[in-house]
Amino acid sequence: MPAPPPVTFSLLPRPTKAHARAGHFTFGPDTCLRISSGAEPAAQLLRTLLAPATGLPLRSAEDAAVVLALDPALTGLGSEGYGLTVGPHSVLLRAAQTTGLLRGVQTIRQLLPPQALAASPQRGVPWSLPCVEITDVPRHRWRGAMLDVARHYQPVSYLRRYVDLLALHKINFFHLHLTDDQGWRMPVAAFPKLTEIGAHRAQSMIRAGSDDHDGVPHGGAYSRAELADLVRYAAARGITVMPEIEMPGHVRAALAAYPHLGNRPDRVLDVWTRWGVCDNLLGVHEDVFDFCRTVLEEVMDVFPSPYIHIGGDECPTVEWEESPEARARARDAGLSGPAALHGWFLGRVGAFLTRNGRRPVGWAETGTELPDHFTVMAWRDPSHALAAAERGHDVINSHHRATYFDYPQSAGPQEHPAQPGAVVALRGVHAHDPVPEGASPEAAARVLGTQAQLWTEYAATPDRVEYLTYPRLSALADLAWSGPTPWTDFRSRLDRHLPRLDALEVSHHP
Ligand code: TNX
Repeated sequence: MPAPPPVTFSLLPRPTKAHARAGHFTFGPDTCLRISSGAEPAAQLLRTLLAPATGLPLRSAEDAAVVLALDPALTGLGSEGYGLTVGPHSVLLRAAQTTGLLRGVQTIRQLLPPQALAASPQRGVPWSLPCVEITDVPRHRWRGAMLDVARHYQPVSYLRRYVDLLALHKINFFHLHLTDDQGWRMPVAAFPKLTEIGAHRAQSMIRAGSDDHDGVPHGGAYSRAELADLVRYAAARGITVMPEIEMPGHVRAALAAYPHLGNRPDRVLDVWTRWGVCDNLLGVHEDVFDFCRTVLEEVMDVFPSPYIHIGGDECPTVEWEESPEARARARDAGLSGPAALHGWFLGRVGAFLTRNGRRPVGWAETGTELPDHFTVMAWRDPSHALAAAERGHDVINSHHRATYFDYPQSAGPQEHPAQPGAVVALRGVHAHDPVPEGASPEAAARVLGTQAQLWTEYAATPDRVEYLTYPRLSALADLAWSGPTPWTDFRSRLDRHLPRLDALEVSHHP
């Protein structure tokens, strides 16, 4: 029988360079850490991650065998890269920036036996890792995962677990889709009804395109303190939480709370109970812009993310076309017609974010319709990612046929009801190069990376969320960090990664 591949080749994502060496290093109760200035967060994370299964105290000591060192001179490692040397008697983790050390901690964790990831004490396991020399730098700056908590609310305790799983995969952006037609989950002090009314719907649709509803009320909202705490929790794992507040469409829950923000203030709407694209939009009067600024001020207070997502997707403009006020507004602004209010609206709100030192992000329908200063999430077609990059936008390639994890993973009868649409199979996710075909070097440089989307119309529980997310997110994370790898290489590493997900009790797809 051929010898099994060295354990380093079970790393996921795959490191840029890894050379296996002979021997092992074994952690024991007396193993200590030497922590250079600035490396404390990495030491903290290593202890937090290893404590439940191993009980290792990992005390600090000057003459320790395990060294965590921050060295700003290692500029070639960038902000997230790291170097890891494991010898029989020492472990040296080095990075130019703290985030790089946090990535390296996840690698140390993956080099240990999978039982190291368990939530409860594991006895009789030698906490050994193979000797190895690793240099690891991500290919892409944006390796994201979006969770839609508007269609189905998840408690913040679950969001922390979700973040932990992202961190294991070296994902660096957690995109939190906080508002939509079916629910508003972020409290805003000046507009309390957003959550008092907007966070609750009477029931939910069972199948798209049918009129069947479940009759079960659904609701939930976060407190400001919970969200601030989530931001800290994610930051300790090297993850930025990017909030999304949808506008000018996907706002039915906000309109149910504050009808005067719509195009027909006299009309009382419910928080939407259907799935699909809703016709209701924000109005274009000044009250609306005051509202958007007030909401975003609070959002910026809670979320330090340099990027703030303001939606922009699926915006049928019928209501604006039917509204004399909106038509007049378009005329006064010198626009070609009410449809052009979409770009005008996002441009105004985007400029407000820019003035506040943040970068607006939007969903692109074509790739070229968002205002100049937007970072573009191109979801409909890879050609849109290319068009946006060529127009000078920073782009996150989020092609739905490869990154929408709400679609089923196979056509098999064992799949639970999922978003109606094409199958998004693991292999297709793995084959999705974020850099679109035909991109010039300049355009390719504007592709920040890629991101997984989990829209939750059909994923109400953490179990469903995890089944749809894993292992497809493992493939996306691998691709975003390492670039394309042969399918067989990915598959063999995934086979050795699944026991880690099992140790973490992730209810992944078989
Ligand atoms: C489109 S893509 C949407 C979401 C849905 C999703 C379902 C995008 C920006 N909007 O509102 O949940 O399709 O796959």
